[in-house]
Amino acid sequence: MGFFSKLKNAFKKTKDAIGNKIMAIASKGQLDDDFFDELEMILISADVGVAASEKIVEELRLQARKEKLRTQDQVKEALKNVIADILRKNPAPDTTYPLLVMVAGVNGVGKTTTIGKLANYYQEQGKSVLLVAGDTFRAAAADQLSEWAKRNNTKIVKNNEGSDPASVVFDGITSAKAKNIDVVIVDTAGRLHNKVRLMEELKKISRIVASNWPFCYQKLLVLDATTGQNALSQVEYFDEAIGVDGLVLTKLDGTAKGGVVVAIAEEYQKPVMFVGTGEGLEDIEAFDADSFADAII
Ligand SMILES: Nc1nc2c(ncn2[C@@H]2O[C@H](COP(=O)(O)OP(=O)(O)O)[C@@H](O)[C@H]2O)c(=O)[nH]1
Ligand SMILES: [Mg+2]
Repeated sequence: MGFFSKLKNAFKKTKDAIGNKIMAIASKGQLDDDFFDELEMILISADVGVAASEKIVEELRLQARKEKLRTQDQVKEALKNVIADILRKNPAPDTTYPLLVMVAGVNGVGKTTTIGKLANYYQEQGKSVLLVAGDTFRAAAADQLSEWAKRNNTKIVKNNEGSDPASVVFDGITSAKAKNIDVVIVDTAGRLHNKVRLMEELKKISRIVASNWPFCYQKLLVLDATTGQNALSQVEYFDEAIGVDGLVLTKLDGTAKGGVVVAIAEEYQKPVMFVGTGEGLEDIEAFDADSFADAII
């Protein structure tokens, strides 16, 4: 399946919730107040968020007046562009190699799976990859990462359950430097006994990286798109603790809540860098505003 059809397929439910509904009301003809009210309601109920929905409606209203939008196709194109503009607001940071990616997020959002996919993604670009099992809270976590390492044929640095994750990360960095690895990807725990401890642990890992890795360092926060608006509060929380460079939205396949990507772009100065579209090795896409807008409208 090609890139666009794959994306379209994954976002089918979101498109049903946004694009198809909007086209149905646009087909009635008049772009009057009723149309714009209904448009706003559709957007809000599809997790686009109040702020972004209002902005989209206002912008479309302006364009409808100025450019005399009439046909369904004109409305569709205008809407895609308005949404893509919001999604473009927060550009992704520059990526240089060697690169260390720390992957954070609450339990079950898809961190370890995302790492497995990212290993494949970078290897396909000819990069050497090393995985670091920084989730030492559960033994199963390192085993799960080992499975992904096996599937990708990549090296992994891990330690015993309950060991200090910062020391595993230190070992990983030492090994990566010795072997001239291009991309180091660090898994982290999503659940400790309490949130404060989890944040302390992430801060400690981050300090170890900052003082031992003089190269490109990106902190990615993984969010589960199926949790809709609930994903938003996590951005603030993690950003305050460790400083988030970019977001990964997972489980966009099979959810109607893909509109949350627009809400996040509007409300936070954080770029969405990747989207997860399934459980398989290849089910990840580098985020692109136009393709995304095209897939949901
Ligand atoms: N459908 C779908 N499932 C996903 C995606 N990413 C992760 N998952 C599933 O979510 C569950 C939790 O993933 P895991 O990587 O263990 O989460 P972690 O606790 O954050 O490390 C697993 O069953 C994954 O297969 C995705 O993009 N789409
Ligand atoms: Mg995990």
